[in-house]
Amino acid sequence: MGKQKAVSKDLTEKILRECHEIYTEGEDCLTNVADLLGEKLLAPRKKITVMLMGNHSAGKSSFINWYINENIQRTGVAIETQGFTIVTSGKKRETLSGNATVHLYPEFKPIMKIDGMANYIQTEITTSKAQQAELVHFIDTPGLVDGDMKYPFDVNEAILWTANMVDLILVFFDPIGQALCKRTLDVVEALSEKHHPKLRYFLSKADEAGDECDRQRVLMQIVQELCRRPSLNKTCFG
Ligand SMILES: Nc1nc2c(ncn2[C@@H]2O[C@H](COP(=O)(O)OP(=O)(O)OP(=O)(O)O)[C@@H](O)[C@H]2O)c(=O)[nH]1
Ligand SMILES: [Mg+2]
Repeated sequence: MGKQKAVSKDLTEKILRECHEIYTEGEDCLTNVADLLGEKLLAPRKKITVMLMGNHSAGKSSFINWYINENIQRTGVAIETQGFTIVTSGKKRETLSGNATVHLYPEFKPIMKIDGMANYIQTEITTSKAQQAELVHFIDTPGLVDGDMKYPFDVNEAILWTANMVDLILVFFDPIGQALCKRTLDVVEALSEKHHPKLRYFLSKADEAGDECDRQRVLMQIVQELCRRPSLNKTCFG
């Protein structure tokens, strides 16, 4: 790592740590003050939490593997990711089950109440230091599809709940038809009502979207489809 990058990483870590301390350290920390006022405040984590969501096979898991430079998440054309996986970096490579995950992240306990979820949440700990991976939690989610496909738990509810816990939500649309998946659009619409500032949209697999002209057209189609939803039209593209 270059000297400048190392300094910027140290600074980012310091800022995140100090923000956390304002909430948690000392008697007059913000969470104690909130308690006195009868409010519950969640201290910000020392890492940025990023949830990835979108169509099946849009490249969500591949993006995480690319970012951390390690093949931690299964990828492939078949439906690969069935549950929620928190990918984080730590001292040793480890896979944690659902119970161990909520032990490590007690704030995620309520998600276990979603029927069928307990066996479909886990944590993958990587030792990666690529691209400041130590400062990020990724949450990989199951690919969204329409039709008769049965999920082992209510995936829409799980994504909507998790959105409350994250700092950023990356929505992956892949160009091969699925960008218009109704379930994805439904979830994005619901998310944008409450979490609009956290949402970022990506056209994934852009290399498969033909030439520049095809890419422009597919982007236009996705934007048009999103704009058909009144709340998205109002908040994102108005
Ligand atoms: N051409 C191309 N293929 C990609 C890209 N990103 C991922 N893929 C391929 O697309 C397929 C699906 O990738 P995944 O990362 O498993 O997609 P996913 O969104 O996690 O899929 P689910 O977990 O099933 O929802 C794999 O065969 C990847 O190798 C990309 O940028 N370009
Ligand atoms: Mg996946």
